[in-house]
Amino acid sequence: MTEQLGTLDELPPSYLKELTSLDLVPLWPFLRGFLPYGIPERKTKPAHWAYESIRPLLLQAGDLTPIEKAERRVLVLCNPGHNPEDALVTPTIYVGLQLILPGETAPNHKHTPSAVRLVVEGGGGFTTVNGEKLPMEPGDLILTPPGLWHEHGHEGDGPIIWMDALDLPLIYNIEASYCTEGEPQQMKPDPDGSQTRYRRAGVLPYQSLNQRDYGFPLLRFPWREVREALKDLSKITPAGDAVQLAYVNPETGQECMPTLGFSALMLRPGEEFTLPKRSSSGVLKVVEGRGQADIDGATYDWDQHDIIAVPTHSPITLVNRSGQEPAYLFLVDDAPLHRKLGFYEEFK
Ligand code: GTQ
Repeated sequence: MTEQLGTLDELPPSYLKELTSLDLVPLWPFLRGFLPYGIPERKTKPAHWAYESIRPLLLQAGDLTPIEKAERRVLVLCNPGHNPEDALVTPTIYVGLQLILPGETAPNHKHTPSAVRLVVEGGGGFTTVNGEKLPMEPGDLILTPPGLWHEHGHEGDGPIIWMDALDLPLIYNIEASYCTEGEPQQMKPDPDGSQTRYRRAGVLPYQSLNQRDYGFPLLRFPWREVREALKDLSKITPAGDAVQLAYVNPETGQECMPTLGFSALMLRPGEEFTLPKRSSSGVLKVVEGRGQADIDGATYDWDQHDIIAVPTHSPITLVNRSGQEPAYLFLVDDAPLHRKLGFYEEFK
């Protein structure tokens, strides 16, 4: 290891002043801060948000702020290790809870950040992405990839609430985040791809053999089907191993968004398991059940729809509190980004 690095106050003030006047700094006093040994510096804290405490405030926002004055009526989860105005749950991931009331629409736009919605409660909501109308039922995952037009509507009764996850902090910090407004979309009459072209895993429209769709062919992953698939997978998964399914692009088998990864986890009754420490950060959203989480030494009790921040390099231990019912969690992480950058790691 390098011996103790030189500090700023070891340098003559006149020298520092001259550097400053030329917009220069010496690296060595800051080097270890940028490149710490063994583990990155992490401002992000493990954190937990109880849905029960957010829900009434989100409904109150429905009374206080008409949709026309909000564009998107969202309460943003702010990691306590960062400034609230940075609006991030992890260094790359933004999470908000969005409310739409019956008859409201959130207008059409497109932007450079990638976004997904995980439906929390309510029926009759939909997102239209490039003309494809995607129904939103509880637990469904809806993708709005970078650069695709999207708008939200609500044809049901009662409020609809979903969790938005975006790679906004990443895209904002590389100074690439912007949005374009659009006219309302023309909706195609056909049901969405999850009900037609990509009806089940293992079979594709025949033409895909000649021409793959390398874009974003499947934009909606119905929870009903993912839940069934988890139950079937659990039958052959050894006790103590994670029952976990990755959401993928059906044409390529690869992750379905550029920077964000999605998976669903099932905890059998009474089950406890540990997911290895990984280089990526993430956010857990409880879909069903109650239990406990240990994130890098911080312990939380979680209930349905709660949200938990997982910093980089954090092991996750999850326990299902129920001895009778399975619990289901959804995980969004930035592992695809880490893989593309060539440094994704899982630590045993
Ligand atoms: O629904 O398009 O939470 O553009 C933040 C930015 C939701 C959306 C957010 C957005 C949206």
